[in-house]
Amino acid sequence: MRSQVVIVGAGPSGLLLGQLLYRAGVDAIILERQSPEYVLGRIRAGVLEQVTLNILSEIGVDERLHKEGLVHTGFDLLFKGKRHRIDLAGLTGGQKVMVYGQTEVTRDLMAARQAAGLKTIYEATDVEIHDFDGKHPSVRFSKDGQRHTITCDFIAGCDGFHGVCRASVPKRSIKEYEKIYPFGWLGVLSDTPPVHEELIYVNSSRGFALCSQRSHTRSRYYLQVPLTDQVEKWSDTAFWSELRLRLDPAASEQLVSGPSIEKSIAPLRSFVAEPMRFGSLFLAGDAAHIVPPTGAKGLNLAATDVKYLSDALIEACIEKSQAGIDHYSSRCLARVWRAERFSWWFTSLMHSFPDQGEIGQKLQEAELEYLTISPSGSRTIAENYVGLPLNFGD
Ligand code: RFL
Ligand code: PHB
Repeated sequence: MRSQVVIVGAGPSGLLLGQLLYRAGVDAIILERQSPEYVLGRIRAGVLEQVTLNILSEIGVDERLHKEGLVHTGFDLLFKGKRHRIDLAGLTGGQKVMVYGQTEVTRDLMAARQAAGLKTIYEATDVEIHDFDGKHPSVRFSKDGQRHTITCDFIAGCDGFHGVCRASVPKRSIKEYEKIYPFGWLGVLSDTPPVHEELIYVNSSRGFALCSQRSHTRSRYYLQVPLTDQVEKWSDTAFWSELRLRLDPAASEQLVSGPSIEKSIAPLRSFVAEPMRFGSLFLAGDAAHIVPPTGAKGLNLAATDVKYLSDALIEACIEKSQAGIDHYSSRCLARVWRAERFSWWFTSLMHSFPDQGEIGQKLQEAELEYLTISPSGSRTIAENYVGLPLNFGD
């Protein structure tokens, strides 16, 4: 087999890249280790920035999201038992975010790929990437017991944090920066109406909580839990009563509980691999970086990486110019570090850190008070939350 580009991973990064390349006339095959059902079963992101919406519009995958997505012009910060609204639109000249689940984005991208008759090989195992620092890059994989080779010009590593692409780069050629937080997020999805029309980010002495949603009838809630907790030990009843204890009295009373349809614990990590290009191998999305989910930057960052990568690959394949691919890594990393900083800061502000004691809680409350009273403090949160413009700092 031969293809100009081989994309490893059919998560949002890989599927989005496939669609951007297809529309420019660059051919790409996607290899995915899991089945489509498995990929759609992972419950992850929920908030899309305008920049991400623009990219989805550019490839014409925005019809359902405009029908079913929920436009949010603000969110609440809850601390010391009271809620304070961050007016995103008012503070940023009218910018908003869209609540539309990653599962739905992935479903829409899969449908667009299928409608265009493009090739995704699911359940491709033992993927190996070869000669990406030489002249004849190729990707090998197994499918139904048979080994296959695809020769190509470029390889896009869109295979997430645990993928094979970053792991194939020699250790001496890559520098990894990592911070692991001493807690995780226990997430519950339930077919119950959201407790509030907008999201509520909660700082409480019992730990962080987040009230999010997927639709008017489906809620997504998270609780900060110790890393040692096991999800099987958290009954639905225990989850709802702990969430109630972290909310303000009005929200606690309004909260509608019900059976969980998904429950899982995710660890929190800040991680960046530098650079993001190695010869003809390019890393994008979670394969290159992870942010803790506070602030909802992960999927949005994946989308902008892929936008930069598609521009670079289109320039290389169609216009035969190297300039884009030479700048890919530095262009992405400037944006990545800004989002890393915001996600780390927002995580540090909102969670209980076991080693920081009562003074840590008091200092967080003082900072939250300052941020919500000071218009410039509120604006700093808002402009980062809605997403910095693509040309920020240029
Ligand atoms: P993914 O989604 O991990 O997809 C990678 C794909 O690669 C496949 N793969 C392989 N395929 C072939 N061969 C191999 N050897 C392979 N190894 C792996 C995998 O099966 C998979 O299908 O990475 P991608 O595409 O870069 O997308 C990144 C996003 O998924 C991620 O950043 C977000 O989900 C992060 N995130 C959030 N981001 C937001 O922007 N807004 C949010 O509200 C938000 N909330 C969240 C989140 C992540 C969370 N968790 C669970 C980490 C909430 C949570 C709880
Ligand atoms: C979600 O709905 O899953 C979600 C929303 C906002 C975040 C993180 C996750 O900051």
